[in-house]
Amino acid sequence: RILIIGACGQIGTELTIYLRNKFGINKVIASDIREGDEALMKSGPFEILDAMDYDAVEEVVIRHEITDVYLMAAMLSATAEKFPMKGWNLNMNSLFHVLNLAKEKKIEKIFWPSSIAVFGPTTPKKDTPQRTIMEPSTVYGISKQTGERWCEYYFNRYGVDVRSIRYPGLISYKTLPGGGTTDYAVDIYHKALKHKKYICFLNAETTLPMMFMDDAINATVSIMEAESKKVKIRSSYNLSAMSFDPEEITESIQKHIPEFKISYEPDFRQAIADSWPQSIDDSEARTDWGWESKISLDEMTEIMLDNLKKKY
Ligand code: VAH
Repeated sequence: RILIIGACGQIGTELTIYLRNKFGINKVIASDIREGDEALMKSGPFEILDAMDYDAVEEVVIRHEITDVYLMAAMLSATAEKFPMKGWNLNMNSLFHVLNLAKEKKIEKIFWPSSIAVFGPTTPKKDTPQRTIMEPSTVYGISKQTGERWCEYYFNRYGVDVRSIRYPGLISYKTLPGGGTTDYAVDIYHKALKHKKYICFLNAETTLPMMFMDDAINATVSIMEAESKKVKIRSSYNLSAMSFDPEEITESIQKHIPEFKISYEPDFRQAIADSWPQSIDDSEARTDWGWESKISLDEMTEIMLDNLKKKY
């Protein structure tokens, strides 16, 4: 059986729905620190679970005979800058608990999300390579870089089968924007429909690597289903789909809402975004386990507006 920790988050919500459709409702146990929306709560087994409480995680794993864990609980970049120690403790202790359960053979396989946030201001910004200078300047990025090192250590030292992806900014319509720096690209669709204007907290030239959620879910399940020997990188794989700046996503929206207007009031999140790459080289994921992105910016805009317009 599969346990999703952080099932109410942006990725967790979609992963739960996808895995339940694929493997059956009762094969996928959703869990989070608090209850999720009604649709999620009604869609199958749910546990209130604190990812930082080892005994609680162990109890759920044993009671539900869990084999695979997707650890999707984390504090994202912008929020972690406001609460550094809380962000560090959540992002790291939750990972150690799951890695140690696998080391004790209580679970068989782990998925753990990393992020392009592991790269910092000294990293080459265009076509950022899989292996390169990584001096992350955010709490979130430091926790993801450290987490990658521990995943690789537990694989090499204890044979723990942990797999990981460095997600770019993810865009989806099933959850509201969270504490991410890339979440302007989620909020902009809501505001375009509701107000036909958006005040962006990043400046017009801020190009960031981005991906529609369906591509991210496909990549997550693909790497988890790949034969172990094909997963040659056990820190975390670069992954990429597209890169755009606020001007480009605005033009994409204006093809549907011509009167939509954007204005710019950069805040503390500008420095976070400026420390990240503009585009990512994901050739090793393509070679090792057959990754390929499918959804373009204009296709994403169409899907986002179609699914959100009924709300406004
Ligand atoms: C964030 N959405 O903005 C996350 C992600 C690359 C960005 O890690 O913090």
